Amino acid sequence: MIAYIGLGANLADPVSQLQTACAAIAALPGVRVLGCSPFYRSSPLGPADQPDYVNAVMAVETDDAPLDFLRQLQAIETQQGRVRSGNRWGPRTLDLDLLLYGDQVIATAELTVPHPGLSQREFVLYPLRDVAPADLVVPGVGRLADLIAGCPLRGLAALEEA
Ligand code: A4P
Ligand code: MG
Repeated sequence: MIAYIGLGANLADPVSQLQTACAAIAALPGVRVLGCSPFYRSSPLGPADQPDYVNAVMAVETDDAPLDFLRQLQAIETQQGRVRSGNRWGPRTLDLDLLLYGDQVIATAELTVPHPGLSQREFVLYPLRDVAPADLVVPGVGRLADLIAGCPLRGLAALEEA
């Protein structure tokens, strides 16, 4: 199954957090990396009194069932020092979101796919476009191209060093 992962960080050298996470994802059993977007700098969504984020999206092929795959991603977050403060949308060393899993629609207590924020978030949509087919449809939501057309950049910019 082809899955898309959103990567985000805004603490403790976010660029190297994302680089380390990309390598850890590539090393997961049964995972083949299809592509990784450039790294982007983005303004924080949620509380404004936190550093800018660095965001990217990876496309992978995985043998795992969706929930197993999410748990693997959460283990990588934990390895990289993520502390779940309970502070929603607060700063973090690493956030890995399962954006899409094939064309599946999943709504359970632990996992919602497509990721609920996906369709309004510039720091997800633009890097997703870098790694997805041009005609990608977000199941139950609509065409990626249409979502992007309705989503301002809010200062999103690719990083030089990525
Ligand atoms: N969960 C359900 N569906 C999913 C999914 N598709 N992918 C559950 C990942 N997790 C999913 O997540 C809370 C619970 O969501 C998990 O236990 C999982 O079972 P979390 O990572 O512990 O908490 P969180 O990330 O703080 O909360 P939330 O609401 O998922 O936040 P988001 O949507 O991840 O947003 N601003 C910028 N510029 N860039 C960012 O990357 N990120 C956030 C966090 C806020 N502001 C941002 C950014
Ligand atoms: Mg999250």
